[in-house]
Amino acid sequence: MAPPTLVMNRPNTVTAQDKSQVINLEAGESSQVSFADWEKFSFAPIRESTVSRAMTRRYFADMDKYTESDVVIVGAGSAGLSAAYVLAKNRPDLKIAIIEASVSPGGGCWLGGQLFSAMVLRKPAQLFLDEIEVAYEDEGDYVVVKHAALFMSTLMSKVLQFPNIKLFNATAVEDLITRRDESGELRIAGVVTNWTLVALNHDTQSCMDPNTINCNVVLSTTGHDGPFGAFSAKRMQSLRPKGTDNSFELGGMRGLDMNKAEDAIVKGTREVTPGLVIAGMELAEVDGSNRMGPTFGAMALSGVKAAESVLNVFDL
Ligand code: 48N
Repeated sequence: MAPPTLVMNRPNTVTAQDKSQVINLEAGESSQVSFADWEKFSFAPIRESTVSRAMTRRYFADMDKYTESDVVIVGAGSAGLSAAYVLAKNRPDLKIAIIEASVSPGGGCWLGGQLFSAMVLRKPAQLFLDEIEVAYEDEGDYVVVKHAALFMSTLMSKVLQFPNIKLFNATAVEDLITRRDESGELRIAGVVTNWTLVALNHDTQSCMDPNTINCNVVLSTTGHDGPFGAFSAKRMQSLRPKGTDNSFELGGMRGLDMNKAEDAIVKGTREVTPGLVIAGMELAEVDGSNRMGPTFGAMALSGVKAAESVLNVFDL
């Protein structure tokens, strides 16, 4: 059997002798790479330290660049990434850092619900799907994306391609940077971060001090309560405890009511304290609104509204 040929060519210019052996990748330039003889195949040479330098130089250059950011988004779930997309697209001048505790960003948005894969979004959230070019079936008052991972992977791919966005995953926000303005009002001025594994093991190690990122606005979209969830909401409660003037108390997420929950989350998305916007399911913990279960339109549109709230803080 003739050796396979990898043809990186435009579809209509397949030139292999036997089409059944062509792996046709739609490359920009028509080029033919032929692995005529796998026995002679080999990659270009490299030294291991070259790979390490290629990774670490870029990472530390990014840390240096984004340690002063305009916006920090905490949590790369559907609300945070939707907000990141809208912000980066409308404001290419802003430096946006996304801090995600998990190695794998995407939050709870890889499945439609209880391990089922189709994802439901109620109208008008399909407008956001149109914007990021995700196909769906139109069912009248709602639409269905054939797999939640199609939505999340498409959104993430678009967000990560913006030059003014940097995702720091496997990194946890473990505190907020605070300031007091002239009137003594608390203002959020950045985040305190650590490798997630360190943040999970502060009790098993001697103190491992964190890192910091200064910024103008923090958008917290860390989801509903959990080991890391509702982070900024819970931190604000401890910074402005019950009984003090201007205390920050949590309403606690209520039971499931799709119709009430989705409207409340989108309409309630806002700057909850100077310098801190909260969106997505984290907001349910602040306002005591209902949960919506396996519908995701509110996450996308809460992200859109959060982007507007962030820009309002910039007064732009
Ligand atoms: O997907 P989530 O959890 O949060 P949202 O608000 O983007 O979307 C919520 C949505 O998936 C639902 O819960 C659906 C609609 N169900 C509703 C219901 O009724 O049950 O993403 C939050 C992200 C996660 O990836 C976390 O790992 C991350 O935030 N995270 C953090 N990242 C950095 N530092 C932290 N302290 C932190 N805490 C959470």
